[in-house]
Amino acid sequence: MAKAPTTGAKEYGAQSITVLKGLEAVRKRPGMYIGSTGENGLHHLVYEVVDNSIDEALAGHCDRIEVFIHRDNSITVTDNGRGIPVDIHPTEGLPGVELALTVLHAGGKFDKDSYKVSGGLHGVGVSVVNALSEQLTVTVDRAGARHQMSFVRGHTTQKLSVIGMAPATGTTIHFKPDPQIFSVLEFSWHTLSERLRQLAFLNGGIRIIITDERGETPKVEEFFYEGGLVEFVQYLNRTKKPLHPKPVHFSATRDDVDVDVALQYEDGYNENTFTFVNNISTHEGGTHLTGFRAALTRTINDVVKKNNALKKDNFTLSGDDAREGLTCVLHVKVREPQFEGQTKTKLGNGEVEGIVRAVVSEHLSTFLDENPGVARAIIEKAVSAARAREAARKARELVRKKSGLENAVLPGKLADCSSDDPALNELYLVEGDSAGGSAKQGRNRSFQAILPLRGKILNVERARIDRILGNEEIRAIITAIGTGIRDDFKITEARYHKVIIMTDADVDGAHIRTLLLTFFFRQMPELIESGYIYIAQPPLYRVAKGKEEYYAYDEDERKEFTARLEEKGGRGNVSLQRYKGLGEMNPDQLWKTTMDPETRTILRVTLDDAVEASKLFDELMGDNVEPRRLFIEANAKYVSVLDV
Ligand code: 0RA
Repeated sequence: MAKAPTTGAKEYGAQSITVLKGLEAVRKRPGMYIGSTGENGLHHLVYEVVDNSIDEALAGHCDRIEVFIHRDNSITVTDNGRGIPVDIHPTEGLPGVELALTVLHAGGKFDKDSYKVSGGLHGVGVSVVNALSEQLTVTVDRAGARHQMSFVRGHTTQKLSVIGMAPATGTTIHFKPDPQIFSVLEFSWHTLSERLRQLAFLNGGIRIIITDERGETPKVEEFFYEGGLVEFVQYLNRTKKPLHPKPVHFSATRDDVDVDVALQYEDGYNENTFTFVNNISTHEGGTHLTGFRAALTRTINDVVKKNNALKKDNFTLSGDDAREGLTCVLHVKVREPQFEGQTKTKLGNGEVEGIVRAVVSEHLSTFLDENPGVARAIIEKAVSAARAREAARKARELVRKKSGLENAVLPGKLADCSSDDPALNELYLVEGDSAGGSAKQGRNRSFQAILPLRGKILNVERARIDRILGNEEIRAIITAIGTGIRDDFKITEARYHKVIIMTDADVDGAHIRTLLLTFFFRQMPELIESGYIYIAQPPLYRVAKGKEEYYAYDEDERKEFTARLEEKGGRGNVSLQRYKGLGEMNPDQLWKTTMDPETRTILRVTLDDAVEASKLFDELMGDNVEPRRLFIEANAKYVSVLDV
């Protein structure tokens, strides 16, 4: 549909007004486009630019992407693609590259055939990065020439011009995030390199190189995985004992949806399934995951039946049984993804469920028919999981019958609250009996319940369900919360909508918190997704002089309060008390600093936090001693900082 011809100048004028309006809107409400103006938003700028290069690679024109973190925390992303078009767009009257960098959602405008699958978390395009950058320069090598143009906060400062010759093609974008917009300006090597590694796994065959120039010597890492998802699964299982030598892999396109899956069983007891839609991690799962799980459970049950493997037992495999020890990566590409959920990381497209179910059923059953050795290993694993689960169920039933109660009895150690409105009620999981005692005395008993936990709870990362349920502390947590676990989990049965982890600010406390988060992540992930898990923030210091007192939650606050009290005249010295544990606070102090909803701060745990915790935990508990040493060292330093 060609527009009526207009003069270039007129068109340009109209165009530049929309441009200014668009980029102004981005600067006014950056959160709408990149989620936040904190650390996450800052890093999204890089993802947004890299995603454009990934699209170029997926279109088959680029196989190398380089990212540089410069000393001034500016970023360069460079690729060897075709280069963003530099000729004047027939209807918009501006060079393509200028449109890409100044018009919102310009991405597909001049390349209608391209199937944009990545395009960042919000798919907003590089113009958003331009609007939020103090300075941006784009360099395009194309048609034998090097072209360049520059911007300040989205406004063109240097029009597109040829600055030299170019033997090859490619696009380079250099940008410096705007300090007027972002509260954090420092890029994290860890965050960026992990995301780039992930992109390299998800898009096998693209070489992605990251260089950090901020240290004394540059730090460089190169990610290149010819095998894509297969190598991803091998990487995830690198510290595990796989039950069959090679990951199972298949990919297919049906009704315009690409499905790509790799999976491998290992001898542990957890499931590690990572799902992605259009290169974006879907932490909260969604229809693709549901379809995958249904297909896996059914296919494995079919194979079990065919082999008469559960002939003597009169039960079938549950989903949990079929997924014990499973490591899997599922990547689907969908034209118009709908993201839902608390963090917009749950795929909502209904049609995807059936597509994934059909593709996985078909390919997995064929694979298992053709590879009886692998089939046998998987069946054995699932059947033994089912038998352990059945034994655990019988043991639980026995306990219930003995106690003469149909429903599980609330644990004796639980000091419950009197309200019966779960939406208002809070459960504090407290480290140690002594802090538990203070919390019981200090709490508001109408809506706050206390469950003291003694010492370390079980290593849930390396235990099977029957052992997990055999642990007294864990049983107490499960019965107090009321939802059940795994396949039996019911969010509607939650007895509290806030479960607050309260541990000491020391290495042991950090360890117990990690343990608990790992437990919730593995056994009740929906509780985290629903936003029911929190971490209490007890103060580290009490600073006082005479009757005036302050509680400091970090080092800066301690200094600030100390200075404030010292400045004041009057008699007496400033006294400083450092809380080594919750037990050192009296009930009244614990209430007003940590438990009173009017004054306390509690941190809501995200699924990301829990994933980090379980990773850390796996490393801490694994056979490799190095991570354990590093954890203790890191935390020892933390403690010594507090000791100052
Ligand atoms: C649209 C069309 C063409 C290239 C690109 C977009 C492109 C964009 C980016 C962003 C970063 N790197 C990029 N590389 C390419 C080319 C169309 C053609 O040459 O026919």
